[in-house]
Amino acid sequence: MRYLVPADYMADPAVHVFDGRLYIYPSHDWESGVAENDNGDHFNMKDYHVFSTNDVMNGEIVDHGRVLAVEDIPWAGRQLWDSDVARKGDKYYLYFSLKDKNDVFHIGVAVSNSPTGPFYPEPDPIRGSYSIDPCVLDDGGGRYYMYFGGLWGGQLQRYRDNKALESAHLPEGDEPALHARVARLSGDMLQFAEEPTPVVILDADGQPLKAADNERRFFEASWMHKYGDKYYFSYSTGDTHRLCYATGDNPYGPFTYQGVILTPVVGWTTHHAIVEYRGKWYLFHHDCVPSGGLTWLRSLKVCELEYDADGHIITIDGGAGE
Ligand code: FUB
Repeated sequence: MRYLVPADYMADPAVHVFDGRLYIYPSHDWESGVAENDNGDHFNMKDYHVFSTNDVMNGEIVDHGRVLAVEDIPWAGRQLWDSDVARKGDKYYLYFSLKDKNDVFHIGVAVSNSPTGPFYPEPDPIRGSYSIDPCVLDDGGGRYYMYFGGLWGGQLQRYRDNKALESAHLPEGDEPALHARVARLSGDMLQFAEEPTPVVILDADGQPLKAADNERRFFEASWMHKYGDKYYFSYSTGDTHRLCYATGDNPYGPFTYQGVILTPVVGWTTHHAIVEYRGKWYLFHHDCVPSGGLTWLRSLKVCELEYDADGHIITIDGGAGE
C-alpha cells in the first residue's frame, strides 16, 4: 500500500494508461470551512490537478498542476466532484461532475491536446446529463460508454426515466434499488449518443437488487474495467462504505453481483479505479487516515489487486476494522 500525494488532499481517483505512462485524475479536497451534512456540501472542491508516474509503487508521482477550475467553466455553480478522462484520436476529454447555478448536478466535458491538460470546458453541460461520478469505458472500435450516478447529495433520486421528478423519491424496502446509468457517447465525445439506461445489478437468482440491500446495492462511484472477456462494473455502496463489483458480458449489462473489493476505509466515502499497468493490477482509492478522519479531507492510496483462478477479485482490507 502507498499514499500517493502525501502533501495534499486528493480523492476519487480515475486512472488510465496513455502511451505507456499512468495518469491519475483525482478530485482535489481542501479545507473550505463548509459544515458537514448528508447533502455533501462539505465536498466543496474548486479545481483539478493531474498526476502521472511510470512506477506505481515506488516511482515519483509528478504533479502536472491545476488543469481546470470552477471559475473556468461558464455554467458553474459550485462543487467539482469526481471526474474521468478518455482519449480519442489525439484529444483528451475530461468529464466532470459539477453543480450549475441552481445547485443541480450535471456532467460537463473539457478538452485538451495532452493527458496533462490544461482542459478547456465546453460552454454547457452534456445535454440530458444529471447526477454525478462519470466514468468512461473505451471499448475499442470507437465505442465509448459513460457510466454515472450517485444517491443522496449526488441527486440520482431526483430522476426517473431520465426526467426530473417533482419531488425526489429514494426507494425503500422491497422496491428495486436505484441503478447507475450508462449511455454511449457521440462520435465527437461531447454528448450522449442515446438515452441513458439503467445499469441493472442482479443477485445470484437473477433478481435485481432491492433498495433495502444496502450492503450490495449501487450508491455512487462507478468504475468499469475488462478482465478476460468480462465487463467488471464496480461501485461504492455509500452508507455501508464498501466497494463491490458485478460482472457481465457486454457494456450495458445486466451485471451479476460478485462480491466486495474493499471493506470500509476510515472516512465516509469510498471511491476507486482499477487498472492494469506493466503486468500488475492495481486498486487506486482514498481514505481519511492522514487527516485524522476528516470526511472532506481524503488522501489517495494504491495497492495491488488480485484475481483468483475463476476471475473473482480477492477482497482487500480497507483498514476501518470490518
Ligand atoms: O468527492 C465527492 C463525492 O464523494 C464523489 O463524487 C463521490 O463518489 C464521493 O467520493
